Amino acid sequence: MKLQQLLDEMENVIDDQVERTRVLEGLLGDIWFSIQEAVVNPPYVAFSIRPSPGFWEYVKVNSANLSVEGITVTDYLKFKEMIYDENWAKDANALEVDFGAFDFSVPHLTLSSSIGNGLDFVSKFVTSKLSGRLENAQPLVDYLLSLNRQGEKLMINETLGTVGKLQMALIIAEVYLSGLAKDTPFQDFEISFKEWGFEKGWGDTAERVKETMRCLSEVLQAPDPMNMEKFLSRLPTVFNVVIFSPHGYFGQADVLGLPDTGGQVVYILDQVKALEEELLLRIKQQGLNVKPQIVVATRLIPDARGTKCNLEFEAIDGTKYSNILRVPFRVENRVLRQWVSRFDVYPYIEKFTQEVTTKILDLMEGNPDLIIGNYSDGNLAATLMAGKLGVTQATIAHALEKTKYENSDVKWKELQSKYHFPCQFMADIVAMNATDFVIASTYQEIAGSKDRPGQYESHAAFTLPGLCRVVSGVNVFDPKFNIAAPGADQSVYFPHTEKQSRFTQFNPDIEELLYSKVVNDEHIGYLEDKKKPIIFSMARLDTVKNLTGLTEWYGKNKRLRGLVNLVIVGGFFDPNKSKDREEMAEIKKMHELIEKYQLKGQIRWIAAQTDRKRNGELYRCIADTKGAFVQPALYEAFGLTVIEAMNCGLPTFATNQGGPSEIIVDGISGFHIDPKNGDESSNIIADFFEKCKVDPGHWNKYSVEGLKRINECYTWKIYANKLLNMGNMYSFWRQLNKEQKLAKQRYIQLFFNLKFRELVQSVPIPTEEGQTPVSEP
Ligand code: UDP
Ligand code: LCN
Repeated sequence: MKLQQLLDEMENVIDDQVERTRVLEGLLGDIWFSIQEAVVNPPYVAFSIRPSPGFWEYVKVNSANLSVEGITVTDYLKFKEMIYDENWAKDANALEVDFGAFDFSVPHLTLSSSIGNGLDFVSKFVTSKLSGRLENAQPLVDYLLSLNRQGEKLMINETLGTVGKLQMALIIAEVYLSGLAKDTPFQDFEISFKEWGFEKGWGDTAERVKETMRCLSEVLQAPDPMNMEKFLSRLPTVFNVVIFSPHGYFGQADVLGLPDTGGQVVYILDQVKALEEELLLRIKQQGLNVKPQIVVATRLIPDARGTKCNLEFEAIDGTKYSNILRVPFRVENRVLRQWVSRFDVYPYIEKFTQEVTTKILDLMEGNPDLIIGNYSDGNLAATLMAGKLGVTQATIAHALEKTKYENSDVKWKELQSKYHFPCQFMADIVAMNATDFVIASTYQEIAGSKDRPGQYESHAAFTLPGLCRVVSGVNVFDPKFNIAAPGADQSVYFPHTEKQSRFTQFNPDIEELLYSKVVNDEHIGYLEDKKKPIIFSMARLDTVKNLTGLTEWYGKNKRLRGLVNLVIVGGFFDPNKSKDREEMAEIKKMHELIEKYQLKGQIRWIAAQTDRKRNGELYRCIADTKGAFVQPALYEAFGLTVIEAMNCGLPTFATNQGGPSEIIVDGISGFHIDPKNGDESSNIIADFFEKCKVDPGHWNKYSVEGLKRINECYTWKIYANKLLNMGNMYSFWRQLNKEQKLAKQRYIQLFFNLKFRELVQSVPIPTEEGQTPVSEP
C-alpha cells in the first residue's frame, strides 16, 4: 500500500474528522506522513519510513497487540517478497546484492541538504588527506608525474619527484617568472623550465603559469579546498572524450519526436558543443597545441527511415573536432536492421561496446581521457569500456525507469514481456556503482523531495522476487553524485522580444501550422478564434508525458476553453503507423478525447516536429499570442521543453512531479501544476489568463522572471565548466582510491557475468527474414 491508499484507509477507519486529526497530530502523524509504503502480511504490517531525503527506516507492527519493532532492510524486503513469491522469500540462499559492503573506506556525506554536492565534498576530503606533514602531499606529486599526452610528459618530470623538490622548484620558478612580462609566451622559457623539471601544461603565458604555480604552492603549503579545486581544474587531463548514447535514433536532423528519441539527443548535441568550446579554451590556457576529440558512440540503424542513422560517421554541426560514430547492433552473424525500443536493447550492448572500443582506440590513437554514458544502456556501455581501459567514467541518467512505473521491481514478472525491467535495473546499478561520478540535472533526480524518493534513491534497496534482493544498490550520500543542469541552445531558443534575431522565414509555415483549416498528415483540428492566446505543449506521445491528460483538463474546463486555445505537438495521427506500444494507445486516446469534448475549433493537434529552429520560432509565436507553455507530465525527469519555453519568454506551467518543480520557483518564475489533479491545474491556468485580461503586466512579469531564472542557473556554459571540473577532480580521486575501486570492480564484474548476461537472454531478438549474413567485427 502506498501513502495515498493508507490515507484513504485512515479515513475509512476513523470517520470522525476531529478524532482523525487528533490521532494524526501526534508522533503517529509524524511517522504516518513519512511512510512510503506498507506491506500487510497479517497479523503484521511492515512500514518503510523516509523521514527525510536519503534516510530510510523500517518497522514491523503487530496488529494484534500494536507492538512495534525496528527491522532490517533485508527483513523488510523479505516481508514484501512474501506477497509476490513466498518460496523465494523463504529461501535462505536467495541471492542478496550488497554494493555497500565495498564502501567502507569511502567517506560519505551525512546531510540530506548536501546530496549532489559531491565535488565540494571530495575537494575538502582530498585537502584533508594531503594536509599535515609534507609527505602527505606525495600522492599529488605522483599524480602530476603520471600526466601525459600520448606519451609526452605534462606538468612535471622525474626531476621533481618529491614534494620537497617540487616546492623548492616552484619558489625559484615564481621568482623567475616575476622578472618576465606577463604576456611572455611559455615557449620563450620552456627550455629552462624543462631543465628544472617543469613540462608543458602550466599555462600559455608567464602570467598564467605563475598563477597556476602559486595555486599549487599554496596547496603544498597548507591545502585548502578552494585552491585544491582551482588547481585540479587547471590540469591538462581531459582532451579526448567518448560519449555513449546507443539506443534510439541519434542524429542531427529529422529524429526528434521519433519513438524514444527526444531530449537525450538534444542534450548530448548541445553538451558536445559546450564541452568542445570549454576544452578549446582550457587547452589554449594550458599553453598546449592539442586538438580535442569528442566522439558520440551510438547505434547504426540500417533501416534509418529517412534519417542519417545509417551513416557510420557524421561531423557534429557547430563543432570542429566532434563526430558521431555509429556501430550496428549485431546478432550472431547478422546486423540488426530495424529500430528497437529502449527496453529491448540490452542483448546487444556488450558486443556493441567491444566494437566501439576497437574503433575508438584507432581513432584516438590511444585511450580516451573521459567516458560519459547516457541512459541505462549508454551507462552500461561506458562501464564496460571504462573498466576495460581503466579510464575515468561519468554517467548521466536523463531518466531512470524505475520510478516511472509503479512497483516495476516487485511486479517485474507481470511487466517482463513488455519492459524487461530486471535487465535495465541491473544495468543501472552496475553503472551507478562502477562510475567515478554521476551527473544529475536536479537534486530531485538523486534524492527526490520531502514526499517523493529520488530516481537514484529508489535504487538504494529493492527486490526482484525470484531473481535477487538488492539490500544496498546505491547510496545517494556517496560523493560521486553531482548536479549540473543542462541549458537550451540560446541561438535557437531566445526571447520573443529579440525581434531582429527572429527566424521570420518560418512565419508563413507557422501561420499555416497553427491556423489553416486544412486537415492533413501534419495537423488536425483547427482554431476558430485567432485572437485568443494559445496554451501550448510539445512532447513525445508517451503515456508519462500526459498530453492526453492536458487535452482532457482543457476539454473539461469551460472557463479555460473560453479564455484560450490549445495547441499540442506530438506523435502522429494513425496508430497503425506507430511501432511504439505506448504511442499507439496515446494516439487513440487523443482522437477519443477530441470527439468526447467536441474540441474541434479550439484545439490544433500537430504531429511531432523535427526542425529545432522552426520549433524555437514556434515557441516565440505562441508568446506573441500572449500564451503559455504547459508541461503536464505525470513525471518528468528534467524537462528540456520547460527551459526552451522559458528561454523564449513564454510563461510556463509545469508538472510538480520531477525536475520542473526545481527549474521553476512556483509563483515566481512560473507555476507548478499537479498532474494528478487536473481540475486544480486547469484552474491555475485559467486564473492566470483571467488576471492577464485585467492586467497585461501580469503576463510580462512571468515572462521576464522565467528568463531571469534561466540565465542564473540553466545555461550550457555553466554546465560545461562544472563537467570538466568534475572530470579533473574525480580523475585524481580515483587514483587516491585505487584499491577500493578495484575491489568493487571485481564484484561488479562478477555480477555482470553471472547475472546480467543471463538476464539478457530473456529479451526477444527480432527476426529479419531474407537478410544477408554479415561477418563478425
Ligand atoms: N521535441 C521536438 N519535437 C517534438 C517533441 C519534442 O523537437 O515533436 C524536442 C523538444 O523541443 C525537446 C526534446 O525534444 O528539445 C524533448 O526533451 P524533454 O526533456 O522535454 O523530454 P524527453 O523527450 O527527453 O523525455
Ligand atoms: C530525458 C527526459 O525524460 C527528460 O526529462 C530530460 O529533460 C531529457 O532526457 C534530457 O536530459
